[in-house]
Amino acid sequence: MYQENYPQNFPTGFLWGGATAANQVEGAWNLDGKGLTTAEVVKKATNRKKMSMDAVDQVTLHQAINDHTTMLYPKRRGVDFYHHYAEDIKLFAEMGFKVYRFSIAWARILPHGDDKQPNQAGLDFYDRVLTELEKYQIQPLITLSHYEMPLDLTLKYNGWSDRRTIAAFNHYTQIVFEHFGQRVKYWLTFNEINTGTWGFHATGAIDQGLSKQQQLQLRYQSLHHQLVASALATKQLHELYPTDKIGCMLARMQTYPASPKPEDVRAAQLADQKNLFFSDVQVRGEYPAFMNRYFAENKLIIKMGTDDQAILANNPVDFISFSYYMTTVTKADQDGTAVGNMATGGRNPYLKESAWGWQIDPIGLRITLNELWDRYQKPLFVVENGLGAQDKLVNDQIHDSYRISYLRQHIIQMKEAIKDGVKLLGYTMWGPIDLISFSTSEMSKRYGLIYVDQDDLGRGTLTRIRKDSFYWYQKVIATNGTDL
Ligand code: BGP
Repeated sequence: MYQENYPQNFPTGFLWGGATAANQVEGAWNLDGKGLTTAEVVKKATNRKKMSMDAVDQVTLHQAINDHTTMLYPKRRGVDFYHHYAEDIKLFAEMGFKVYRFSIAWARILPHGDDKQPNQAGLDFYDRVLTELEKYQIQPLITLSHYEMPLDLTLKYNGWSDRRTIAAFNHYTQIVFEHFGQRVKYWLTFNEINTGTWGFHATGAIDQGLSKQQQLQLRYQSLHHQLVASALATKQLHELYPTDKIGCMLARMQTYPASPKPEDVRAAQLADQKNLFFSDVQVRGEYPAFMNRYFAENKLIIKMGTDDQAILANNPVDFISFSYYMTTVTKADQDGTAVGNMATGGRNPYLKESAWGWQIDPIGLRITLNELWDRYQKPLFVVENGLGAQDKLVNDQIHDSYRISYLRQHIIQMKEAIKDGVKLLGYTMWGPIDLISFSTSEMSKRYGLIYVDQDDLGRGTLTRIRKDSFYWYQKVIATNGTDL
């Protein structure tokens, strides 16, 4: 009898949808009072194969500030969601979305990052977006900070490296919760918080010219400030709306040992722990001992405020969300999280890779879901998963069978994880509409189920075209994941 007592399919009410980020879709970078953001001073990466965000230094920063065009800075253009939001949300509704994950640009609400009063036009824009979503009963899932922050806080404090950014952020989150809280049930704090160890794109702190050791010190200190700010945002939300749900968001870099050699297995375990450190803090409320050891052995001193530990302990998140694209391989001679095309860990000979070198591993998603559920026993949410590819427009059609195959295989593994007993709230695939790539600032790295007529130089009509994957995903949602 008990053998049948496990889930057989996606639960009723499973939240199917898609995810975007303000700095990759909105455009309107300098309209209606919005301030410049850290994302809008990053040029297109030079090496498309690696996940190499162009580093920002004082020179490139001041060049960007004085350049009022969009040509060199694709994230200033996005795909003009700012003016197309009603059309795009209608297309999401046509696919049957139950949820839409998007981010609020802090600099639309507080153009300088710490303005006393909010920019009303910024509030009005997101009110219009929420009104469109409500028309189709699509749940909003809002990310408070998705790889951008007001550039003025970089100029004033060097971003998150300065503790004063915590107060600025929580002033912003209080305004957002108070203004939109009635209409939003699901929130995320920092997108892929763990990638703050990579620098400027996530911390707004310029660290060019520092030694590796100084960079790590600055980045982990910045991340500590974000972890405190995240916990304070959780506190704010629960005080205002006790039944609303707020989650952490991790770039889950599931990694495998390069061989059964115990040293490789241990190296992979450490790489995994350094990734899960961030969700450990946000779910369990304290720094795990293995990271305190790592900091000590690497002479990294995290300066904490007297109340920081209590703030972290008393404000755990309600669910764990994460992005999943690939898995990596870790060898004993290198620890640390391998990124993108396994620059540090090496290739997995059993996996194919995307045109950008990301190794495709659907089974890895089932592994990750089981591990996260076992570790935290809190609901999970896959808030990014998708395939970046160079689509071809043929007679106004895009036959993206490769994207359908990628998504199908990952959905199959999510179903397996649910049957393993994992509590999964939903799935917002990455990029329901073509948008600007985060790591390379390219338009040609397309993720969308909807094609947008725009090239890497911003040329095009911005016309939206349904791809084959649009109709496929519509069917998946209509059958709650049974017809794949
Ligand atoms: C994640 C980011 C997303 C998205 C995705 C795809 O790390 O959270 O914003 O960009 O990566 O990466 P890319 O756009 O570099 O292909």
